[in-house]
Amino acid sequence: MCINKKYNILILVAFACIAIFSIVFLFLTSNNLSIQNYNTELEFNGDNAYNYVQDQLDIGFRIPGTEERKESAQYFISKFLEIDSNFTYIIHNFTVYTTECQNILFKANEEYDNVIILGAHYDSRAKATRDPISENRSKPVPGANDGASGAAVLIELARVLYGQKDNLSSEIWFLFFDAEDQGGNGILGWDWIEGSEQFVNDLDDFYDSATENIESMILLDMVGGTNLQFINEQYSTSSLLEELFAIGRNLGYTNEFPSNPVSRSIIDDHIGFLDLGIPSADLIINFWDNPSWPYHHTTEDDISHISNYSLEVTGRTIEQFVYNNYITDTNYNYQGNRPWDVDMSIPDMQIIILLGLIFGFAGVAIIITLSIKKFVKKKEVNV
Ligand code: 1BN
Ligand code: ZN
Repeated sequence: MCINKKYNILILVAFACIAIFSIVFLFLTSNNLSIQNYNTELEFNGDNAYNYVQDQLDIGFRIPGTEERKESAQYFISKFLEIDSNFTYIIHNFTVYTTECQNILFKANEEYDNVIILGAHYDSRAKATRDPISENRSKPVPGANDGASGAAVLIELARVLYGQKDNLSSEIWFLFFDAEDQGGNGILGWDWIEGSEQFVNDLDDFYDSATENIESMILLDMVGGTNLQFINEQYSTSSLLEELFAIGRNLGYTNEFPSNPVSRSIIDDHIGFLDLGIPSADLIINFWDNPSWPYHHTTEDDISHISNYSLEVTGRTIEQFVYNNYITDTNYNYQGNRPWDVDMSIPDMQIIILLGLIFGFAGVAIIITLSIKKFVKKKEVNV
């Protein structure tokens, strides 16, 4: 082969390598979803949700195995029956060791075979293991944010979305988990997320997987704290969480859905659903290092650190999400990510990154080698 032809082929190979590197780079960095929300008046009311938080606190500590935990389950049932006395609900009984626990599932729009799950845990933690005062660490957590806030938003969402159910093309589950929050010595020997794991194990008892499809699961955990700032929760399906952030920001909630959110991986009630391949996202505050809300697992997780505005921001973002994706108005120009494919596993991602880097380096190396060769040759000719 003549030198010129060889040279051209190498240049082509170099550019191909750089192109592959660029595609991988763009693929990894392209997460700016622009959304035009469905234009409608949102009805979710933060004051109502705040009252539902207070109602749960008035019941007492909702620790698994206590009368108060049972009473709070009855409270949810009474609130849903206020919305419609025929609201479908199923109590999922299970035990952790010998303690009797209950997840509560409410279903709206059951005639549809595509399902969206809105979930929250409602148990409160038995011990305030992160309290700054050591005597308090054996006391229970009031769980105003960690437990009651998510459950309160679900009740208000049920009221609002039930009113719109004839305009929505999806079945909606409102799912209250027991026994989420007792890991790390909350109750000795218990793990985190016991309730949702047992629900997922029994999932086939609640729907017909041959004819019905669970399209997504959105978890609300600690969504009512003052100074709300959601994190980029790393187990969550990125296209789903990204869409929720885009919707929230579009509604003007740019402090709550920051453009550069803190990234953390949280073991929470969405994990079991992700393990089944159901796209799932956890809306949760920044509660760990340098937290925007510093009362997590302390006795100060009480009503004084709850904001009706934070509850409203969360509720309205979910309300808007449901309209964007399921409104039957055909004039709306949908711009979301549905269907939200679950993310690739971490090893898959690592292989892609590695291949991208290899191709990138190979391309640059080829170009540098050719340039040096050309330069040397030119010099030789000149000599
Ligand atoms: C979330 C809210 N979690 C508990 N309350 C999950 C969690 C698991 C938090 C491990 C910290 C550590
Ligand atoms: Zn907790």
